[in-house]
Amino acid sequence: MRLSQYFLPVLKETPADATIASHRFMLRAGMVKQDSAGIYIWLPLGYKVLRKIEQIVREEQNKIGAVEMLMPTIQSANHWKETGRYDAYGPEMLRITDRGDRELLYGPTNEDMITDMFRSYVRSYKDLPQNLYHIQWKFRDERRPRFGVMRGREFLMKDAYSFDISPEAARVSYNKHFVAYLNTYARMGLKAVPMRADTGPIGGDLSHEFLILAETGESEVFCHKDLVDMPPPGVVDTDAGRQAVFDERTALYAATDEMHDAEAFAKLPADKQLSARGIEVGHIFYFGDKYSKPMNAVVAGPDGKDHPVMMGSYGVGVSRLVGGIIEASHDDDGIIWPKAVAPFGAGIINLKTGDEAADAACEDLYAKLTAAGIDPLYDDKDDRGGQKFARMDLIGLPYQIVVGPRGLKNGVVEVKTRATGEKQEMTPDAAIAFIMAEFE
Ligand code: 5CA
Repeated sequence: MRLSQYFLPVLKETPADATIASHRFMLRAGMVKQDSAGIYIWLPLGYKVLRKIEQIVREEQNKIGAVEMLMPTIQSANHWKETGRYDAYGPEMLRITDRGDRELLYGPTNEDMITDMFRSYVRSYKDLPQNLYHIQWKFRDERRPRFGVMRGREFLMKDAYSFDISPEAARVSYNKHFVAYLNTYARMGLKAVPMRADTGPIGGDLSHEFLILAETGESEVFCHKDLVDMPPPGVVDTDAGRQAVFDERTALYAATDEMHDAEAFAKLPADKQLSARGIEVGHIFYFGDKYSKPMNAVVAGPDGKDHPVMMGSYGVGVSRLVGGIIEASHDDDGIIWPKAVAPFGAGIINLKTGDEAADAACEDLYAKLTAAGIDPLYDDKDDRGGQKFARMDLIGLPYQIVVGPRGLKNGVVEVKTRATGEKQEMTPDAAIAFIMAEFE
């Protein structure tokens, strides 16, 4: 992409209401624009990152055999009345009436709808397990939308739903997601810690929140220090293997404040007690027959009798992750994107547009990096160098190639690694090879 042809409305001033780094940088880097409280327009740069995060989530869901579908954002109140959640959900639910006075709502989650869908088709344990997910916008009329996309009212969620014949089988599904989540966040460069959590309005008696530690996190958390740096499990393809991962991670103390047991925590060695703040980037639930029983979603078991299907649900805060990743990875100058989610792989800065040698070298770099799949952003605008450097640091692409007439006289360009600030001079071809190797 050529910057002269892109839409990147960067702001010089820090917006007054943006109190945390991710919110500030997302506004300043032209990633999002607030349209009304907690509702954002995803500008091209922000949208690109959102899509990359979504794709990682999708790939890791597919790896555990979950199947993608798409449910609507607008739901009938009838499903929610059947489960009793229509009244229970309260003012967070956006309620709508259509022209025929029928009650609708903008979905805050989809347990009720998918349980209704499930019971229309599935009758036998032989068709289980099922594990379905979608990535869809949600609406929750939060009392205090804040921190930009971190606590929005409209937000993008991956929500998966599992259907099993027994509680034991449902635990197998739960563990699949548990493992998938560890791998999902690690691919985004995040250290997410699973913690025992309160089930809230989704319900059930077993749930884990996945939190990344950050001073600006909204949740107070307590955990064993060793959990933070545990490497992701990678591919685990047996039920026993996944149970072992679950057991390993849950053997050490980790809880959100609602589930905190001060006495148990105090028994940890003093140097292992970590009390910190965290950002909840995912939440998984096992709730058995909480929805299937009132909705009579039953399947015939091997015994020939009907059993309510045993369910769990599994959420990832896709749009929240855009902010969460920035909280975890930035400096004073701007964002530092992990390679896997960076909106562009590298930036090319032309220090003197109109200079024949500089233009030609940039065009050549641009063509070759594009062909190599690096997806470069070429700053071909006629701005001052200082402005170009500041803008490129702000938007945080992993690598920058700075091209100027002076360097070109010696046959070199400068490659800057955003994360470390390290600058190296090399030939344009060496720059391409260096960046390609970094992306392998
Ligand atoms: N149905 C279940 C799981 S599929 C569910 O809705 N779980 S949840 O309420 O915990 O939401 C899942 C994830 O969505 C949360 O972990 C969080 O990362 C994200 N999320 C929740 N509320 C918001 C919000 N207001 N703004 C941005 N992300 C949110």
